[in-house]
Amino acid sequence: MHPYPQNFFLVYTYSRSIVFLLFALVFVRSLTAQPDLFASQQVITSLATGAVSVYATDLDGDGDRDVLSASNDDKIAWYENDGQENFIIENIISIDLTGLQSIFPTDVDNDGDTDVLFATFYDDKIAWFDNNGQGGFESLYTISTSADGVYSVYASDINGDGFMDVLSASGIDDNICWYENDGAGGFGPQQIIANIAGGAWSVYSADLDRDGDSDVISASIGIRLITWFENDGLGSFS
Ligand SMILES: [Ca+2]
Ligand SMILES: [Ca+2]
Ligand SMILES: [Ca+2]
Ligand SMILES: [Ca+2]
Repeated sequence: MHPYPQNFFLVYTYSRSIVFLLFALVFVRSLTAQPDLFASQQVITSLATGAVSVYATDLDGDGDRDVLSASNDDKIAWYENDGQENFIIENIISIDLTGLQSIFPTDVDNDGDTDVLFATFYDDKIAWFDNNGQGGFESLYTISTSADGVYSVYASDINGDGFMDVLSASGIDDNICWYENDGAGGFGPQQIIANIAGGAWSVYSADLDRDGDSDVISASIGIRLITWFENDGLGSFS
């Protein structure tokens, strides 16, 4: 005679199946679960009214990345990283840039610190603020006022001489242009890369054809066109 009743084996079998199913469920959930990477929102500032642009870059030269913003209240400001990603101190670079459209951080004068490039729409100004190395920006230098209605600025070494040149997209004259940096933050005249009908809105640069030089990419808002222009290595484009 069997030592266990038949019911015992039935209960045992069912229990094993249920435990197996539970394990399978937990395993599948662990495979499909999304990691909670952005668990909480960390507010950097609420002082940038109508913020239009933001970058992370080390502006005070202490090795951590600070946050740089441009906003519709005509302000460029930066928020100092205390080393623990707290951004309590607002450092105002300027508060009277009417029609501020675009900023870009780069070392314009090749002295090792990050300067701030900007464009204002109404007065057609492309200019930069010089970093004193500690995140102070007292001096402003104009690069050009030739582009009509500047929406976007960017920096890249267009002619391959090691110095960051400046690019602009301007929506009234529909031009994509570049300006040659002499290496100390002085700039040559406007050089038109292309005139693209339909509201030149945005400009960017990258080596798209992998031949070692910086090509130029643009976006036009009016005709919904994204275009790239091949650099011959010296700043002439096709
Ligand atoms: Ca810093
Ligand atoms: Ca600099
Ligand atoms: Ca250059
Ligand atoms: Ca290229």
